[in-house]
Amino acid sequence: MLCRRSAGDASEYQMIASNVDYVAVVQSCHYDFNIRRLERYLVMVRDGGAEPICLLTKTDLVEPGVLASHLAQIRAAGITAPVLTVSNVTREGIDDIRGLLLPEKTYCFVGSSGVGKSTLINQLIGRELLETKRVSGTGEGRHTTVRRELILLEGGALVIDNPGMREFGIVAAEGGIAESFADIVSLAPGCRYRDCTHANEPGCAVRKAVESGEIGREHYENYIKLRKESDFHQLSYAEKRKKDRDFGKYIKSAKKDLDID
Ligand SMILES: Nc1nc2c(ncn2[C@@H]2O[C@H](COP(=O)(O)OP(=O)(O)OP(=O)(O)O)[C@@H](O)[C@H]2O)c(=O)[nH]1
Ligand SMILES: [Mg+2]
Ligand SMILES: [Zn+2]
Repeated sequence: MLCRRSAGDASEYQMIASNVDYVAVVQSCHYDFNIRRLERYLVMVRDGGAEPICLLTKTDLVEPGVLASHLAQIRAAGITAPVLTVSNVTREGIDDIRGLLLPEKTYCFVGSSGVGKSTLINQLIGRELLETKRVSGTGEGRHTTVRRELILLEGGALVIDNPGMREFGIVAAEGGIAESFADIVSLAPGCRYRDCTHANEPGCAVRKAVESGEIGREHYENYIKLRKESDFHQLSYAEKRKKDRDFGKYIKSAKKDLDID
């Protein structure tokens, strides 16, 4: 009934993409690379109305054969977006990325925590403006960047650093709840209120069934708990949408200040 859902869902990426010209989807060659996830992100970026760019980082940490295999997978998947590889350590590939960034365009960097987004942007700026951090040996990130940053590069491109996406979020899927709690759901039409949450409304048929022992109390409490979690997710999603909208306005005003658009 609890489903693991990969975070950075479609809406999140589309919201980001709709506010910028290009979205650089960053994956590390080291542990992070995943062709299916990459494909998914590219579709989401296009759906959001931006142009995707693929960036593979940490090339210094893998054998040339590993990098070649990643690139072969990208080719085999028919990905048409530009693909660039970079090492922030040897600096190989930095100039290619710099050369790609057009003045007066916005580039949003997204990807898992710890893949090197902030380090790369620091390289593009030419100094340590953004905080970057050591990651654990597994390559798992620590969420160093905690809020978005908009940076104007010397060449005139606007670059946006993002906090790394959570890889997994536990969400109680509404559909899953309905399936596991079919007994509760089937009683709902007997409740006084059509939108009864079965928590504390008067005339609730579900709570009546719990009182009478027809439905187990523990089973009922599980249901209420999962409903809450799923409602909580909805709420935080609404808040996130608002934040994204505000950020869209921020980009627009920043462009206006710079006389872009
Ligand atoms: N070996 C190697 N390490 C790198 C490279 N790029 C970044 N790192 C290291 O990876 C760690 C994480 O880098 P960050 O730039 O903070 O990663 P991030 O993507 O901004 O992470 P969040 O802000 O958490 O989303 C740091 O310790 C960097 O020094 C690279 O190309 N090669
Ligand atoms: Mg960062
Ligand atoms: Zn009810």
